[in-house]
Parts: sequence; structure tokens; C-alpha cells
Amino acid sequence: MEWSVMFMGPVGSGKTTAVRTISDIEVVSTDARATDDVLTMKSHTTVAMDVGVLALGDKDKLRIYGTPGQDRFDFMWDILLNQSKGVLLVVNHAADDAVAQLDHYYRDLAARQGERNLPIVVCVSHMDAKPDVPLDIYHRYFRETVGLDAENVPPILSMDARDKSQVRAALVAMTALLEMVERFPKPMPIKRA
Ligand SMILES: Nc1nc2c(ncn2[C@@H]2O[C@H](COP(=O)(O)OP(=O)(O)O)[C@@H](O)[C@H]2O)c(=O)[nH]1
Ligand SMILES: [Mg+2]
Repeated sequence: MEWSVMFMGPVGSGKTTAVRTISDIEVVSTDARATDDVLTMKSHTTVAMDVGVLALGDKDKLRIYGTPGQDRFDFMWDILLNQSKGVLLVVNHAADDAVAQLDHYYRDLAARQGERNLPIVVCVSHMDAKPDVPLDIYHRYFRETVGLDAENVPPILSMDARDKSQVRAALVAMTALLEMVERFPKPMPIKRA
């Protein structure tokens, strides 16, 4: 079995680093020199995508995409989203508006996925920058702003994109979620008279 999953999230959150940290093969990246608004943040940015591969046991493979963060490349998101079974939403915990950024990407994803209902894992990077701000702010976002029941809040994990075991944990959570959805698809809601 071969599954594709994608990292999605703002520029500088750690998507390219995560793909490079975890991939068994050399990552095919189309990083280019950053232009205009992004230039102030870092010198290179992903303009098309990153592709990595992680072997799961002997037979199974996970293909991992990193998407570009700049809005003007967002046509790539639809292409990669179509190929993907699940989405790892990366949140940059160091950003002052981290929750607003999560909201932007979550809503964008909700709008693009249509009826597919893709499994999501929220990966919070740069926790080391603000260790005192708890992951709970993201739980509360899903409960209070989105209005999800506790059972529907996606897994929310701390993930330093430079750390292999942390990136692996996020991908293990994603594969577990994919297995779960495959084996126990959500029953249709029961209409009550
Ligand atoms: N301090 C810290 N730096 C991180 C963490 N995760 C990623 N980075 C760094 O953040 C920078 C931007 O990452 P990059 O993968 O290019 O972001 P992308 O735009 O989402 O692809 C890189 O220098 C990474 O090494 C983290 O958890 N803590
Ligand atoms: Mg990148």
C-alpha cells in the first residue's frame, strides 16, 4: 500500500524541514530564492513542493508532500490535496497570530476538500520559542471557534520539524488515523423522527 499525505501551513512553519528530516530518499525540492514579502523572513522558500518517501515496514510506503506557503502558489494545494489521503497542518507556535494562522489554513482546507473529509493531524512547531504557551490554545480553537465536539477535535501534537522522532510521531498519528477511517468509517448520522 502506498499512501500520500501532505504538510500544509504558513511559510517558515517547518514543512520543508519536516519532509527532509523524515524522508528515506533524498528529497526532491523545488526551493527557490524567495521574492518580495517572503524575503524578509528567509532567503529560500518552496515555490512548488517538496516530495519525500518514508518506508513503513517492507511493503508500505508513505509519500510525503510539503506544500508552498505563499498564497500565490496555492493552485498547487489543490493538485497535492487530490493526491493526498490526509493533511498534516503545521502551526508555527512562535507566531504572534498562531491561532489566526491555523484558522486561515483550516478554513481554506475545509473549503477545498469538498465532501472528502480528509483526516487531519495538527503539528505544532517552534514550541521551543514559547514553551509557556500550551497546546491547549489550539484545542480551544477547535472546540470554541470551530465548534467541534471533543471527539472530533483532530490530534494536536508538538513537532519540532528538525527532530526525526517528533516528525515520525506525527506521521504515525496520521497513519493510525488513516487506518481507523478505513476500518471504521463514520456511520451515517441517524435521523431521528
Ligand atoms: N527553533 C525551531 N526551529 C524550527 C522548528 N521547526 C522548524 N524549524 C526551523 O524553521 C525554519 C523554517 O523551516 P522550513 O522547513 O523552511 O519552513 P516551510 O516554509 O514551512 O517549508 C528552518 O530553519 C527550520 O530548521 C522548531 O520546532 N523549532
Ligand atoms: Mg518550504
